[in-house]
Amino acid sequence: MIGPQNNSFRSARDLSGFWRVAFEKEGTRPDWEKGIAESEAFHVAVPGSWNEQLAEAGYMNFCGAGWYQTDVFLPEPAKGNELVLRFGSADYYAEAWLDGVSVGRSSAPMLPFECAIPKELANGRTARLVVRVDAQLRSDEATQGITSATYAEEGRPKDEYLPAVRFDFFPYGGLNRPVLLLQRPAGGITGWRAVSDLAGVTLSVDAGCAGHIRATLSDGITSTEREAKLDAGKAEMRLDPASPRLWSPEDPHLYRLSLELLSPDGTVLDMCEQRIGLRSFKVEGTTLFFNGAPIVLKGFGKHEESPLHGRAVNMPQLVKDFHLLKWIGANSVRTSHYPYSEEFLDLADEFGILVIDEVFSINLDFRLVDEAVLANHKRAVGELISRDANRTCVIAWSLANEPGYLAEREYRQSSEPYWQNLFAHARTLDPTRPMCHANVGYAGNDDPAFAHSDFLGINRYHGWYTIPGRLDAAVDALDKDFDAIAAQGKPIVVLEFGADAMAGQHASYDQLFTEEYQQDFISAYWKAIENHPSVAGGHVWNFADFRTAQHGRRVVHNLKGVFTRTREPKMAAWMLRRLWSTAE
Ligand code: BDP
Repeated sequence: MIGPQNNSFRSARDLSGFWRVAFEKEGTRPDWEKGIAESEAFHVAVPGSWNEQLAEAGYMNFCGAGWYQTDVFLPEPAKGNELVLRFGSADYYAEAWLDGVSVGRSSAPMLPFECAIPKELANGRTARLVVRVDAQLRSDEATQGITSATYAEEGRPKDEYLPAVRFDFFPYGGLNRPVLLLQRPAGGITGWRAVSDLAGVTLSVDAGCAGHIRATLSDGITSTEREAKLDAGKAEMRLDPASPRLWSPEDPHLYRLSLELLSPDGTVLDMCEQRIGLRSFKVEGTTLFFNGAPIVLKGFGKHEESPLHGRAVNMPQLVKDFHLLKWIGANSVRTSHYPYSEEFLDLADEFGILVIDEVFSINLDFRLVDEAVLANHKRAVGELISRDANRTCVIAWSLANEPGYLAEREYRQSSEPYWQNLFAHARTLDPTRPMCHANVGYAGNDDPAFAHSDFLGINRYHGWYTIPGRLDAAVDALDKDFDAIAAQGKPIVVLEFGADAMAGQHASYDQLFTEEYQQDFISAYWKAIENHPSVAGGHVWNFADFRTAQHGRRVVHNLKGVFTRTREPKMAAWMLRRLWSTAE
């Protein structure tokens, strides 16, 4: 999928602003396709989750459907052009109408979708845009939906969260990423795949017409140009700059890749561009290699969320977070547990942060997995790869987080064909990047998904949920896990380890929830990570404190952040900076 472009052939108009929203009452389905009921509507910022914005009106925990509305001027497109609405995401499902006419629906949750605007509506006037956003996940999704009754039905009433979720973060609803009005040539450039290595870029471009593709790779100092004829809508070429300058966390040098579509007589019909770096990432034996040299991944699992905005893109916070990642000396992040915004990836490319890009699939319960779940999981993987495959920062795909979390027998008995099918599908879509998943201890050190992974991602909480408060015993248990998993002969990356700490809580002895315990926990784990020959990195859980759904075991937030939710460092953050940072 092509990201937003602005040039003489394409434009992207941001429809951010104050929209109106009205909410569906349970069991009803209003006919608001032409316009919502003004008497029931609230002002709402887009992008923005409705929850905290409208908490006082009673919608903090609302996980039903909200109907959004705004008025959009639809210019008459230039000859040969089309108008398209592009939603960065709608959490979790959406359908859109213009003046009462349905123009399209979302596909995989938390990923962009486009709605082509019919010609008769794009005639130089203002139309009413209505979007129904449904925050209730379906039970056959790659992250399975759940209701409050399900916990008791599954025999685990103590796990009940409000709102009901299968995961440990708040299920914010709404239009959480920008909504854009695109104008672009119909049948122009329809997509491309740019695979970079240490010498240059291998490029394959698709277009909806005959002609040529001219590609230029430039960085203001050098410029390399190639042209190739479109053959059945595809052109392939290789761009090798004379003295390639690599992209890395230390020097995130980006080139500008510009594509032009030329008609057979040489007229330029369309243009697109992206930023791209030259780099390589490979798994060999039990080592990860970045640009040909062994690398230890140092970083975090994060979340996309902040006070008031909820899950919505928060640009100042993004800038702050990337500066904090550099400040602490991290080189990588996993997009736990869903695809992050394109704005996040823009900055990861610019700052040189390596990204393990995770699909939205959390705690898959294999008692309930069927063909529909697998089909939706494959679709989600496909759309993630389609959006992010051209990103320099993305070094690997994570296809799931903690499947088999409930230790259900079915996971170990019958999940093997599922992983075989899912990983094979992902590899046909991207044969170039390593793949993994994040294993939970309950799924075993011989998790069936490991056989299909290139490196073995594990989440471990010895010293917290088990063996609480006893770090020596916890690290022994961790080492035993390492030894057992290392038998598979692949690199291990600890994708989660961490302890909650209430900022300002202290003790002179090992006490859960203190800043000292969090610091000692992370530093003991890090020592074990560094010392084991098969372990190639660690991601602390979590970068910052984050809001969860309500449960007795959470004090509003999961407090495993090394930064508070408002980004003040805890003691663990200073410790990690000393450990990881090469800065003075
Ligand atoms: C892991 C999950 C993560 C949780 C974390 C925790 O992958 O989403 O937030 O545990 O409990 O199991 O803090």
